[in-house]
Amino acid sequence: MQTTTREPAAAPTGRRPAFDRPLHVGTPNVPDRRRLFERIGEALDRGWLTNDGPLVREFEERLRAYTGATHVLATSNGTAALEVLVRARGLTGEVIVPSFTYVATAHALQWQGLTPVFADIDPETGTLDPEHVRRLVTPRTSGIVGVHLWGRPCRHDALRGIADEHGLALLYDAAHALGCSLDGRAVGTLGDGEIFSFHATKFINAFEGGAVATNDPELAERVGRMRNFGFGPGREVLTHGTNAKMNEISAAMGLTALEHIDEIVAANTLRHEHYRAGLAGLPGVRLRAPGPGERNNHQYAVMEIDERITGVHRDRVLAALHAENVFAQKYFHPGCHRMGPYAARSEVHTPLPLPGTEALAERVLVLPSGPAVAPAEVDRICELVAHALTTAPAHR
Ligand code: T4K
Repeated sequence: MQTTTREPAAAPTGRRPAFDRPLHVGTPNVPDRRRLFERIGEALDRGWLTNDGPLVREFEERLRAYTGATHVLATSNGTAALEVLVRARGLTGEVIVPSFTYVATAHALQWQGLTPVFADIDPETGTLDPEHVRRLVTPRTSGIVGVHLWGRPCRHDALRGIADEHGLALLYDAAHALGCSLDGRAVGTLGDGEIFSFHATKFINAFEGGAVATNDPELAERVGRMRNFGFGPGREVLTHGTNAKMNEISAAMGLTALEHIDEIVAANTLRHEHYRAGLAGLPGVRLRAPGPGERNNHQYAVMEIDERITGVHRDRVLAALHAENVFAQKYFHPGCHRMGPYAARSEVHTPLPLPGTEALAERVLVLPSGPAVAPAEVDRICELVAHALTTAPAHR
């Protein structure tokens, strides 16, 4: 479902597209190639390329300092981080999770033999609706995995209340939310454990990479073992485990990007402002923004198109942008509950209707942003959106 057209398309009339290069969501940030190559060179010279190397340790240390979490354990990717975390936390049976997320969140649970049970989101925030979560708790439920979608922290206090009341684990998928916070409380320190992604498309990337953050020393110890075949400190095998280790080349990239995080966030924020101004006058269109007390990294610029007002469906705008070399994404259409393996067993995964998810999945478009897209290009994309809304045929 989450596919991309990579080839430049011809504009509808046969004229040249508005951009002569493709503009993507998630173009990788590589802020300092010289330093990156230096670090890679040092790793090659050391002859130590993976298995808890010095660059991985330094990356973990810097992430600890940046997030304020007492333990950060780097992994091979964000999906593996979540798989190891749910296993280390001892989840069993059913786990409540939003449907409106990248499919990795649901798959990581299912892949560990758990049953993802999809809860609705509050369409205003895009994050779990606590009241809906409460209705899904059964004697088989062992945990809640919230997603800090597009960097917006979940309604943590309400979710914590439900988790404590029912004795459930509270974990977060923070793949989008490095550097985000809620009322001064940093993402990475809210749940029992949280995971980050450093995939190439994330604003801080390690080619592929992830991490588990937690303030719980015992959980950290179990995660540390399980990501490395269950080995304890003396090389004895203490538990089942897998290989979810980060390698040194990934850590070199992650470290180098992390050194520039403030300037990348500033660049993201500037583009967010340009989108906000450029889309401001369009009826039925809005740029989603952080709520009160939230800090956002603005790696995703999320536009919402309300067809009831514009008369034009989001997919028409998407097609018009593609024709101009602007590869916006329908993240996260259609919601995991409508994807093959989960839809096939909807009675298990989707016990209640998900109207908030269904509505938002039809309305949002994530637009290219970040340092790879110039602010003037953002302005031009806004003009293209405005043009599409006045010229595109109504509906899909
Ligand atoms: N939880 C959540 C909430 C997540 O969003 C994700 C990942 C995860 C968990 C899992 O974390 P990881 O295991 O991946 O660390 C992309 C990313 O592959 C995925 O990591 C990310 N979320 C998701 C939101 O975006 P796709 O299926 O859209 O990937 P793809 O290949 O279609 O690329 C998307 C865009 O990025 C395109 O416009 C092209 C551009 N791109 C991509 C790559 C790989 C580049 O410009 N350069 C590149 O190297 O999932």
